[in-house]
Amino acid sequence: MKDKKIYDLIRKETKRQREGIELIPSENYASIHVRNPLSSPFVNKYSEGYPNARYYGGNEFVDDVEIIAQERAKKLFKVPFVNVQPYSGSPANFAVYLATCNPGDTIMGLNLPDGGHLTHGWKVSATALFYKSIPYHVDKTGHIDFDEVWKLAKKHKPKLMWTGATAYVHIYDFKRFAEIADAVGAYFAADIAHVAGLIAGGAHPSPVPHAHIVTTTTHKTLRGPRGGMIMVTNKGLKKDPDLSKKINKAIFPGLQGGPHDHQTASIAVTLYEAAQPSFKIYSKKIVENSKYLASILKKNGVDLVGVGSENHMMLVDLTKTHGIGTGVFAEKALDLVGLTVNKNTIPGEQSSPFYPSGIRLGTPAATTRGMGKTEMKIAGETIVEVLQIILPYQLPKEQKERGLYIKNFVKSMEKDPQIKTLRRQIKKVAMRFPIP
Ligand code: DSN
Repeated sequence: MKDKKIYDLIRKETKRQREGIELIPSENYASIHVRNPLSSPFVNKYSEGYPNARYYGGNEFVDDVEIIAQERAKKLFKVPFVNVQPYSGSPANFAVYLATCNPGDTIMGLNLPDGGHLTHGWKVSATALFYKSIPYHVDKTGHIDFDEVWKLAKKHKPKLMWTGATAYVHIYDFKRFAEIADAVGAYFAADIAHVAGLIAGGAHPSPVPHAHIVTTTTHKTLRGPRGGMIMVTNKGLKKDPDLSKKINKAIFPGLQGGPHDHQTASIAVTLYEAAQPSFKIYSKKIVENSKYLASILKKNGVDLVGVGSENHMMLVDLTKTHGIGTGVFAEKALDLVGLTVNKNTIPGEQSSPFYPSGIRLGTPAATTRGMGKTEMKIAGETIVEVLQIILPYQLPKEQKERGLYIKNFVKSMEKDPQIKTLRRQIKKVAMRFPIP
């Protein structure tokens, strides 16, 4: 029996994805081979436990799938241990806390408005409710402020230190971070969710020689299904020979129940794809496209955080050009022309994460579709035009006035002839590049 309502929504979402250019840097298009296992009979199975040590029967093929996923991850990232069961990035990270800290212990991560992940100790996350979070920041150039990291680490002696971010445009200096973590005896966890695909393809340095633990999601630059992994490095096993056992115990039974075996099978295919020579070319192109798009924006007077882009993403700071809290106008207007981005906080944010002063954009998904310099130029120049159109709009100071003001803004953008023309142009470009 077909559920017409949901089927229709799937059709609409497919159309949306096909007719626009996806520029949210944490999104991507998984291949058909990655998507197939998600609707395979593995979706029907329970398999709490680990390969050859399950709490359910009938797991002989699930065991093989999980072992293959583990072996592929170990080989690709050059680590001695991996857990492929985390449902996604947040449980993966929370398991690291369970494995390395006691409730109340001090942890350090990058402040969320500076680009940090929620689960690195942001104040409303469980990671800040159960652990004492000391955030560090970026400096005026948008780089991690290592002087501050040193100072805070010496003062607070954290048990766990995170590096990695959700909105950081520079290469991570894992070595420098490790020096600090080692000096204060902290576990050093590198969250490579955003750059995992770049690392797998050789377009970004790996944290493996420096960190004790590496976590990642599997659905961003790695181009897999939604999922997560936790890796322990040789350095991690040297610090704590039981670390891998502790990680396994933290995931199951500590935090999760039965693994999503269909997801594990899909992750295995993802890792197979990421090990192919073509993935090296893909990851290099993501960075090339990102640097080029950043250069187009900069050339046209758009204010970018830091150098622009050294990886797959860039952050537009609208504070000086448009005003505080105007990210929402840029996101909504760009949506209407078919360029999907997300409003985002910028370093030194003077507004809030819900009404931030920037937008974040990146190139992993567009690059998967085969887009290159020509399309990045069109996307960049369209962004510049849209940013001109939204110049008159300012976020109302009064919280209660904002909803209606934004609703009226969207209505007026929907009628705007220039927005309509740009929409047609973007659709024409997008339709030349099929989605997998
Ligand atoms: N929500 C994720 C992102 O978009 O970057 C954080 O991992």
